[in-house]
Amino acid sequence: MEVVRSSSVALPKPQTSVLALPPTPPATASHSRDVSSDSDSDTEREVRGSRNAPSPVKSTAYPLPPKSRPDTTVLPEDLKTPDRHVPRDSRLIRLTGIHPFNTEAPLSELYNEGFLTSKDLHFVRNHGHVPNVEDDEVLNWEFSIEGMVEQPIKLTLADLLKDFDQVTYPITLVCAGNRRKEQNVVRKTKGFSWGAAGLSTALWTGVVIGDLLKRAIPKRGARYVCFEGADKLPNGYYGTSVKLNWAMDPNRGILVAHKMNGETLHPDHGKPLRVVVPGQIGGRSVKWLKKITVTAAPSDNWYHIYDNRVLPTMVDPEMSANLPETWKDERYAIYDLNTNSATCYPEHGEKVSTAGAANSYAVRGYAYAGGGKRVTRVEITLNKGKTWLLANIAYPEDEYRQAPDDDTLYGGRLDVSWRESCFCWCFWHLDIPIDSLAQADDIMVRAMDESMMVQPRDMYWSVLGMLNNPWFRVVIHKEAHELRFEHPTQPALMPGGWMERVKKAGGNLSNGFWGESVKGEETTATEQEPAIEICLVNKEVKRIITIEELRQHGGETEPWFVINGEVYDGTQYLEGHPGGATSIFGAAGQDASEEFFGYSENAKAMMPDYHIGTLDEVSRAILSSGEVASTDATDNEEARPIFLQSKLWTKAILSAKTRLSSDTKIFTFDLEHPSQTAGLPVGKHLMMRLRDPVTREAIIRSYTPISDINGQGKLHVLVKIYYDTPECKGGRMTQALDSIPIGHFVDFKGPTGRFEYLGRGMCSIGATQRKVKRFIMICGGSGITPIFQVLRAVMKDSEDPTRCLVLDGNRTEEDILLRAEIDDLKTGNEHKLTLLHTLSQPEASWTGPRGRIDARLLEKEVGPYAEPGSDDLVLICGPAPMEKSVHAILGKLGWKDEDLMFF
Ligand SMILES: Nc1nc2c(c(=O)[nH]1)N[C@H]1C(S)=C(S)[C@@H](COP(=O)(O)O)O[C@H]1N2
Ligand SMILES: [Mo]
Repeated sequence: MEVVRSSSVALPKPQTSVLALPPTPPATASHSRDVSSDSDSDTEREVRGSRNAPSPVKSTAYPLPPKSRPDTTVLPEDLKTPDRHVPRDSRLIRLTGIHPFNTEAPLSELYNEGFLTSKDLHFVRNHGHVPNVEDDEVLNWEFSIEGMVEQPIKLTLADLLKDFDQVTYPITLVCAGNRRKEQNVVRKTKGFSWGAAGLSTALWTGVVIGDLLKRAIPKRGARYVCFEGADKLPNGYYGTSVKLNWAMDPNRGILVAHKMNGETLHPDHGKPLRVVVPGQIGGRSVKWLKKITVTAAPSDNWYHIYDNRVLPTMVDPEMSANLPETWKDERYAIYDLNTNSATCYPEHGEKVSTAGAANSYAVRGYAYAGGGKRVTRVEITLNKGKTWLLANIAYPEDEYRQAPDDDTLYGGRLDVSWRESCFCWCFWHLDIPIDSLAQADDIMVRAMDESMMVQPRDMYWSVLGMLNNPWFRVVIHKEAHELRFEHPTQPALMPGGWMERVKKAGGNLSNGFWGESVKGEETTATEQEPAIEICLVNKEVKRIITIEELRQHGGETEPWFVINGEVYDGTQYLEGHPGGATSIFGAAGQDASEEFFGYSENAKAMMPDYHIGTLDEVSRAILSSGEVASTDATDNEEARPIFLQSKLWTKAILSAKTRLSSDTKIFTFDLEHPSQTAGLPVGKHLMMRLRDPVTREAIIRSYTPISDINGQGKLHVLVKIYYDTPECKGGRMTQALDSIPIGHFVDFKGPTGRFEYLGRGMCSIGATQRKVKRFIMICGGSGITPIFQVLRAVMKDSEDPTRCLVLDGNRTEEDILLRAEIDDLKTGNEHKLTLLHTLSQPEASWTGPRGRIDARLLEKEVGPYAEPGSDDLVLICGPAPMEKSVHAILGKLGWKDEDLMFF
């Protein structure tokens, strides 16, 4: 490939800071002022007088931030979230529903603001809620420096201001997910869809972190610096680490910052204190900084391990869930940004007349490199890379290098004149004749950095979809007398972009040719889902329902659920479909749209009967964001003595998986605190909810833990995992559960179930109580788990006279679950407990009963129904076919349905 000089485009002259500013927006605000005055006013904003005047050797004519809007009102959609204290700009595009707040500005608005981004349009990446810090608490904000240091320090923000040298640096922050939507269109990653505006530049004021660490004196052997924020998330506080060496290096410019563009940090950007790491991905710049820990090893924070990594490309979402060692491999952790660029103008959807007065168009955009490296080249191709044109580059960051050595801004020394490194984005532009554009199919851009690394043509897809940086391609559509431009994607779920269009038309986006048909290649048109014509709503229903009302109906009485924003009352549904009760309870008070499309058409046809209203718009948004419906772990939440809640999902962290056999494991969950009890009465169940690792659909199932109901701090759930086999798809829930990494959360809700064992023979079934003299417990496989709870309660109470007959059916001896535990219960209780294991595929040495739990066995061991007053109750739990056949056999033996309890 050769660089050709287009006749009308001269090779740009060597860059100087002022020569190559983009000809049209961004209008870079800059100022001229007396260097000694250090006004914090954010109203200084003048447009540069003459861009082309040669810059003096020393000059304070560097860019200043655009005026930000006063923070006045909180947007209505935020009022119902934990961020109800955060005022925001409505122009920001929300990428993950209403909450948490992950947003980028429209790409052209970001570009139009110029070199510096106002706090209003600065991208935001919040993993959870924003800590609320009042203005009068800012100076008292405490943070610590601890770990492998001679002199651990606790200090306040006031101390930081008083005792340390302050600096102000221009720094571009970029989220590692910038441009991820493109990856998601190729193949869904585990991350949400950033467009190309997941980056912003600001003037950050604070203390060089090396100054702080020097005060604490790192010990020999210390190699990493860990940061932790104040935002408590489902998997702990947000935290990560960088190398101690980098932190100590003034070239790296890592700051502990308390001002952004001269103002106290906005709550979304870390008020009152954060780390800012120039040249590295935004994820390392911890906000709401509380703790700096010097260590010998990288951070073990969950977010350091499971976020901000580029795993090898062959690791797919399904595999990734079972590779703890791969995740921990520091080689895959991202620190420095990779070189990237994007086109901002022409905008997506922009039209340019081919018959107008203009004979050229200024194509323009941004570029950045990582690790302090400079972008040294930006190239444009109009023929898919056969030939390239050199674009002009403007580096407004260089203008700060001209400032006098002692220049201060916002109370901090600018201190950039000596610095070789580049911490900021730059702008590129190239005037291209309209005729050339009219003959081209697309415009592609690539940047190169000072180490001559150039952006690749092809995407490197990885499971988290990070550091996406292939050539940025804008397609040119020829319409009557005009050209229409099409970007690769639009952010979030917004439709549009050539990638989606090409994919829908059956193009293979990874064919090395942007999905366009290559000779000899077959295209596979993606099938459109057939439209389901069944009407789900009752048109007469006009009631508007709020999320509060919905949440009142999150329990087992009158459970309401939502499908596509419409509210249904599940009460009658429960009666009609006892088998579906769990899914209805699980969905109570929730959005069930995801589960719904698995329903039968019959079930769908019944929906208008249960339709009671429509959710209002704000409630819809909150619900679909999925955050508010579950408890949001906040630090001021009181420690609850009982874990399970009947109407809300509560998170517990998976802390261990213990293998019992080839397909059975005990999953141990840590409750919210060590003295918390689960809150599950004997005989009841709980619901577990998790997301399918691949499709992200919610999966809900009912389980009975095996842990003692009075046990504290932990929950043990025995699960038989139904693995996929070549012949047969396995269990979605059990495989998804198995693939959750240690440290991840699972949602729980409960208790559920009509049956409860109150002790000493007393049971309650729904609203009625009944006395039992003998339990006949019939189970198979993991159906033993609810039975086990009741059996243990009977056997552990020496005053409980109830007798139990247990018939446990399995395939082989190895399949018998909880065998030792049950044998233990038998000791000393021989008079109360009769235990029979029957095996359908026993070894020759097996001396117990053989075969399934069939008519022969049940006749022999259970026998015909004795008269009323014998006070027998049959508890049955096992796979559905087994439950059905036991039901039929016992029916023939005269047993009445009211004496049979199916779990
Ligand atoms: N405490 C805390 N710090 C955090 C995060 C977070 O969720 N919590 N997100 C990180 C990520 S992934 C990015 S990209 C940047 C974004 O910074 P900004 O929101 O100020 O733009 O903050 C980082 N620091
Ligand atoms: Mo990020």
